Amino acid sequence: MKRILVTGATGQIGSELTLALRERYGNENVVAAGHKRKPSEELLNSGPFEIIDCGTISTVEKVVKKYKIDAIYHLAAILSAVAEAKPKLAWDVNINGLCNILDVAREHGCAVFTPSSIGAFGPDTPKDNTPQDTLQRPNTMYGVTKVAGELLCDYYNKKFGVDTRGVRFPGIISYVTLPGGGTTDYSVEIFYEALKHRRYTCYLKPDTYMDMMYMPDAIKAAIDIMEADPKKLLHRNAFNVTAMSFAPEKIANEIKRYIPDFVIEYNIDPVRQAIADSWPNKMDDSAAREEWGWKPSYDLASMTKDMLEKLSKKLEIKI
Ligand code: AKB
Repeated sequence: MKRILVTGATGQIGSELTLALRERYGNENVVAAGHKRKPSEELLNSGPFEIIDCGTISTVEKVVKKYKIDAIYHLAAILSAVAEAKPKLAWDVNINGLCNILDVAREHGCAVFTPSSIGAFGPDTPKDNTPQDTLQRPNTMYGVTKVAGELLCDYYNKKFGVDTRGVRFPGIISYVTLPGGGTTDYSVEIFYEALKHRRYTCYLKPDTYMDMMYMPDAIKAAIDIMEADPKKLLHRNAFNVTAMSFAPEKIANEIKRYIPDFVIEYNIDPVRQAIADSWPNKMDDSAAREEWGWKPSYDLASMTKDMLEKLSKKLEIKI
């Protein structure tokens, strides 16, 4: 990877991944592309920024040609809760947008990273130690687009030789950019509310387990898989990766170690609860560990400590 394009660069993962890629490959070699969200000053000032609508292939192709791009991190996507409310939009963005990226990559010889998700699994998938290769019959529009996306990426690899790679991300926790419209968003919101109000009303039941990951590990996963030796990859789209599995009551208890008067309450949102109930409790990510050396650095305890430290500084609120 020498000249990289990041779509969805203003989003939760994109905003931090772009900066990490710039540090690694040089500011001028990493083009951030956004569409609707306003880019941060840091993103704008540290390297090239372009407006791309992935639904319009010419806007993608123009930027790929202009910067002689050879790798695309395609992060522009609609998350699970919004996808349930706007299924047609989710299909357009998550599938038609991906098709455009893959076609441009095929034409211009780019490698492509596409994040899949724990949402690519469904209610019939084994919930505990969810295997790498297993039943994938999701009952959400987000899941439908994620499974179709995995298959499309594998197809472009086998049929046209495009170097496609991906991971199934769990919920991603970070103190920099807020997630937008996911089912796992509570795991970020809870920190903001704990610091600001010592109280959080959770939209999921206390014992709803899901896989999660702290942002530094998510960035590491995205970079490491693209740098992995292709000869060692038996899988491509997409690898299970996880760092921790917890439920709302568990993270609340961890936060209470630092903020003893913190209170969690529950007001269940049936739509997001049904989505979460259809996802794994905890994935088995041994294929990623074996094929490209995946190993997370943060668990629930170390992530919570770091999140509270960094977020309290950012919000200027003393713990
Ligand atoms: C969501 O909740 O939709 C995402 C995901 C797990 O893919 N964070």
